Amino acid sequence: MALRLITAGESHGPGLTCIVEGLPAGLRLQPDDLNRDLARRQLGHGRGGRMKIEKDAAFVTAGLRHGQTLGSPVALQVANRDYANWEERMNPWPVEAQIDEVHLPRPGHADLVGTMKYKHSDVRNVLERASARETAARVAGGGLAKAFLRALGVEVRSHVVRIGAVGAPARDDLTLADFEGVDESPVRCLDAETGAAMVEEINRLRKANESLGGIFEVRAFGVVPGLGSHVSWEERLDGRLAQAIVSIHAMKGVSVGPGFEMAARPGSEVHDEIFWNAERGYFRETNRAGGVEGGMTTGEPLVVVAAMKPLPTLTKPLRSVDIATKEPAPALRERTDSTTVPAAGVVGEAMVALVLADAYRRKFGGDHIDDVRAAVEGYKERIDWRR
Ligand code: EPS
Repeated sequence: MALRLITAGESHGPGLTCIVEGLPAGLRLQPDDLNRDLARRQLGHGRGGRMKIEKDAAFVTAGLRHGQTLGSPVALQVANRDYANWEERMNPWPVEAQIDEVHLPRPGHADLVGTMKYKHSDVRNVLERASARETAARVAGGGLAKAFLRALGVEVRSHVVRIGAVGAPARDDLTLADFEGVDESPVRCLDAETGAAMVEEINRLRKANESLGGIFEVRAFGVVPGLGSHVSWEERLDGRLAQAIVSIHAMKGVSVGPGFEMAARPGSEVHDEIFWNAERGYFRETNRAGGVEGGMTTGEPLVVVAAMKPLPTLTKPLRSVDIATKEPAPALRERTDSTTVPAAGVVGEAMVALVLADAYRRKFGGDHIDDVRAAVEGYKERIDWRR
């Protein structure tokens, strides 16, 4: 990997840490490049009480000087304000107090397998790290990747296309400008009518003590053709994107473009025909491939779709077993969110940005951002790419 992200941190521990290694020197950054997305990740109708406690912001401890990257690893910290309420239970060091263990694993969470695998008797030793709180660290790191991509003319956006039973009409024609108001929707849906129905659906199911999953889409605009490669399975960009997306908590499905719908259609209705004219060079009139052919970007917008299951922490708990007594018992009941699909879209942007930033670093090298830019421009000229 040419650019990589490492995170550390537990949900109610002192805080989250993120290290991004592999950025070039000379990349200009503003605090908002990191904090804007951290704030966006906290929003969305259906969030629970925790987000009223947190006000996520990235504290930079390494790799930046006077708003520019140094070419060294960038380290960021995001504090857990809630730690103030958990100081005894989550202290890194031994405490005097007797701390009750959690013995009721939640179906659908890492709880049961994690305790077996890591030889824990307290489910909390698993659930704290398994919590989607970790995605705040990914989003902070994703902010760095996005700033790098922006310097190369690439923009990454997301929107919610389904929450529970409510789906938005399909849109193949979205441009970057269409995403301008997406964060004003309480569910980050581009269709106002569907967005209102999604809000109602969340309210209805929240009252019934249920949680909801959904589908979001991430799109990247301005990506050059030829990121990734057909020559080996590890370099295929669609494979790397799929891994990055499904690694997000609660993701159960991913497609590049409308992948699952394409499976039902004949080939002549699926593949994007190739055209050329003197003004545009090569171009396509459709993008059913979602911007990837043969494991390489085509230069059309990249489209990644992710399916999220409903959150496994339920206020009306499912049946489970007490791991200390082996007696049947309802699963752990905790404060939770009803749905986090709108926030998950922001996390999806971060993961796509990190994969793309890594692909740009591999293909174009360079120690300073100007070297990267020059390499990208030279390549565009060689392949006669006009966009
Ligand atoms: C989460 C449970 C909730 C969420 C949390 C993920 O936290 P708590 O247990 O403190 O109520 O709010 O998400 C975040 C803290 C976050 O920042 O997204 C879980 O069990 O995964």
